Amino acid sequence: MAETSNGSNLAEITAAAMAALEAADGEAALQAFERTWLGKQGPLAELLASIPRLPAADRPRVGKAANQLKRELAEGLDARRSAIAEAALRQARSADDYDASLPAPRSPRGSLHPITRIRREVEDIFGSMGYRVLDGPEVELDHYNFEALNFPANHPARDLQDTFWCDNEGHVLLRTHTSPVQIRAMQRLKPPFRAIVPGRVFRNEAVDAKHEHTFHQVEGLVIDEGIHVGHLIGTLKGVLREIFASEIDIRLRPGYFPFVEPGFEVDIRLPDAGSRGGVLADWVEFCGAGMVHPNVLRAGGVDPERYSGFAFGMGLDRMVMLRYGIDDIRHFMAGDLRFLTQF
Ligand code: FA5
Repeated sequence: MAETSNGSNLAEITAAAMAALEAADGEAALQAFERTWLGKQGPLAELLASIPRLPAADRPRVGKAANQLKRELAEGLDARRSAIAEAALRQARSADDYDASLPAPRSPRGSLHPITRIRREVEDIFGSMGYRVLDGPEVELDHYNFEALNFPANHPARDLQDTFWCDNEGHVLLRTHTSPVQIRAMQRLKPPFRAIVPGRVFRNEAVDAKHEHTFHQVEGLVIDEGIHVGHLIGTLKGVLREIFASEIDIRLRPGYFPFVEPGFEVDIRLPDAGSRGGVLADWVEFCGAGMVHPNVLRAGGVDPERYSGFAFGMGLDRMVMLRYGIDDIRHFMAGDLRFLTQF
């Protein structure tokens, strides 16, 4: 478009744009209007771009008028769009088959995250067995996460490699497991008691199909007189039967956790593991467990001469993977709706 100093060009643009807006009768026409008159390449955009080349005396006047027109066209577009929508609604309402009593279209709804779903199921299962559900802080003290759990001062789990520390002095950390709540529970509750602690835990470790830096555990703690390993195994088998609705193979291997003696790694295998691929095809490490160490009972203020107890820490993410046949833990936190809407 030719450069102008007298604004006649502006008058032509105004007239043409107003006529186009008036003629626009639907969404497609409105979008075409927006592209032509408010886009980067239309006549008005060209006029605005030409302002620096105008005589200095004309620049403020033409610039002001062109910008004012641009604002008016944008407002006009909004108004036209509303008017068209309103007219369509009015027409629909006046049609013979309009029924105001029909339910409104459903608004889209989210769904529970699979981990939340299974956590609630696990809480119900243990709840029906007389367990109370406890909570504990995610930002924890070294004392509860390690020290009171009988970790020797130089244990590698205290190393920076595994733990996200929150201070430079080594007192405050993101809990690496739910076991610190064992101590908090013993300090608060009088034995006998049974409790589970579902919660988020954090480890400074490499992520792969089976390992996340942020994952979920369910701690279990039972303190009473005469508790032995048989109670632990019976409890785990019963709970697994409920969760997977079938008898599950479990395998106990000796495992070292400073807060239990003896300690076990518990592996499980699905009945149809052989026909599955990836990490679910074989035994999967499922939880750590054992009999509560006397030092830990003492740290929680419980008399080890009178009471004994068992404890376990299940990987909730692993449980959900096995239950739904998910072969990569990274799906849980990827925020991909294609994954999340399947549950
Ligand atoms: C523990 O964390 C112990 N506190 C468990 C325990 C509790 C033992 C009570 C004895 C008595 P471990 O580091 O093995 O143990 O982790 C327990 C479970 O968490 C594992 O079996 C696994 O299922 C899960 N898990 C561990 N690391 C990860 C990870 N990076 N990503 C996902 N799940 C994990």
